[in-house]
Amino acid sequence: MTEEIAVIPGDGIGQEVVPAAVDVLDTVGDFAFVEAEAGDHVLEAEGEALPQETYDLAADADATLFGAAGETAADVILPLREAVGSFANVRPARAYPGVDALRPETDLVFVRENTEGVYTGIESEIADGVTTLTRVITEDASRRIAEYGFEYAAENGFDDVTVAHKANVMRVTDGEFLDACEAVADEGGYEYDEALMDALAMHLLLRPEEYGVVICPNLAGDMLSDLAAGLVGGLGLLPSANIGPDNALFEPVHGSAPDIAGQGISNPCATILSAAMLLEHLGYQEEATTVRTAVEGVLADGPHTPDLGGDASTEDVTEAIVDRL
Ligand code: GGG
Repeated sequence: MTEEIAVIPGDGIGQEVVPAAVDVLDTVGDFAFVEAEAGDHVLEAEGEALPQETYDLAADADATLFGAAGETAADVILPLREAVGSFANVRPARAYPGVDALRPETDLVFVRENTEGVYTGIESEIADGVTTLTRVITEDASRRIAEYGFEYAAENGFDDVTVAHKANVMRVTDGEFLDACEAVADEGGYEYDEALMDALAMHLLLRPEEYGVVICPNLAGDMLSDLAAGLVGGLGLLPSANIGPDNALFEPVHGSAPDIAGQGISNPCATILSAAMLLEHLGYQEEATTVRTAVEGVLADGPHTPDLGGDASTEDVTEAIVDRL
């Protein structure tokens, strides 16, 4: 069967890195790519950032490869995650030989709750100069992310699992999150540590080697994974998977990077590593390993884009990766 992959480049450098990852997927597999648009430029041209046909395409495809969202992120990536039924956002942050990393011993995976927390969009201005945001944490969603995180750690050989929270301040909501994680761990016989997310940020910076899988509420996962990107050489290296029960969407952790968009110098590695996660999700384990090995080879030997200290273009790096496949 030829799987259908929805391809949504989105804004800014998404338009450069997604075609690079499609080249890679096209080299190792036989997929039907169907492209659709979303983002700031679509809002400007059509009056809505996420056309219904793009949403439907992601919902119906076997998997989706997404690039980046700009100012319309809340109107694009959040509904797209919903379209694929995603409840878990998996963000590996690894240091690679050949890349100048602040903490070369880093090998972390953030398992971020992907449906609630402060990303519910329940925001209002209740009076002039007074705004509110409702943080939603449910037992069901917390249990689901805990189950996914503990199982992910067990299946992928991680001994250390940490649950990030701020329950000393957000007593009710993060209290619920912690209780759910504890219940799931008790039922499954999993071991884990709890960590206040602010202190955890410092500990990850100082001693990342003491951590493995970090299970987090939504915003904490978004922020801590960017911090981890800083440990390994930058956002150009972090892929992600938005996992649902029957569908999934894959995207680099970086955003649209308007400062470098259009110059052809964006690092395609995060998106190509996201494509490797897509391959794995569709059951192409061997092809996923081949792609990761090719990326690791290019990171070790070059060429490198400017974010990694090189002067290569997106195209140079993509070609070097494809040559190795
Ligand atoms: N921090 C890098 C970045 O801008 N990522 C895109 C982004 O903000 N996505 C929203 C999300 O992951 O929830």
